[in-house]
Amino acid sequence: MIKAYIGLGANLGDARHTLQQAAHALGAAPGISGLRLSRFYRSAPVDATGPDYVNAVAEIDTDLAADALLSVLQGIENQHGRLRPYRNAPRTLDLDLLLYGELTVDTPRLTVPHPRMHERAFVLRPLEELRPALHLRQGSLTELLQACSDQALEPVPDQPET
Ligand code: A4P
Ligand code: MG
Repeated sequence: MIKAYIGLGANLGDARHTLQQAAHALGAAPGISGLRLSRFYRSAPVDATGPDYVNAVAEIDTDLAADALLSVLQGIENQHGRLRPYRNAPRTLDLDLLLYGELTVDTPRLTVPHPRMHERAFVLRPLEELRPALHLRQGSLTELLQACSDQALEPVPDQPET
């Protein structure tokens, strides 16, 4: 079993509801167990335009290969009507594979660890909830969060049942 971390994000439609549904679908997918979900955060778009995002991170245990896990994520995105008009376009649902155990992957289809996660508060803060002592190659979560403290981020009030 591998521990993997998935970034969830949405900024179109009922983003909070979509994230709840996506987390449920992820936890119920074959080959995935033990889902733990962070709180939901509202965040201003980073390197993108459009409405504010709702973001969260999920921890899972999986016996799927990284590539197969990506296919599961893309299947869930498609069920939620994800369209891809252009890069970083507003989206009903984005599921990114952040970390897959200690594995490094660099193929045309998949880069793990996610190449931009270390500079994004909307990933680091929820990840810190789940794994406070985690170190990425670029530094500890605490150090990395300090470096992006200018990014507006706040927990969504009225938290869902997890
Ligand atoms: N791909 C490669 N590696 C991965 C990975 N580790 N996880 C490939 C998921 N996919 C990966 O992704 C494009 C291709 O990346 C896929 O076909 C897959 O094979 P996509 O989801 O279709 O496109 P995208 O989301 O527009 O690109 P990407 O690279 O996921 O964008 P980013 O860099 O993740 O940025 N601001 C806030 N506040 N909150 C957000 O959630 N998200 C983005 C997206 C920008 N700004 C944001 C947020
Ligand atoms: Mg994506």
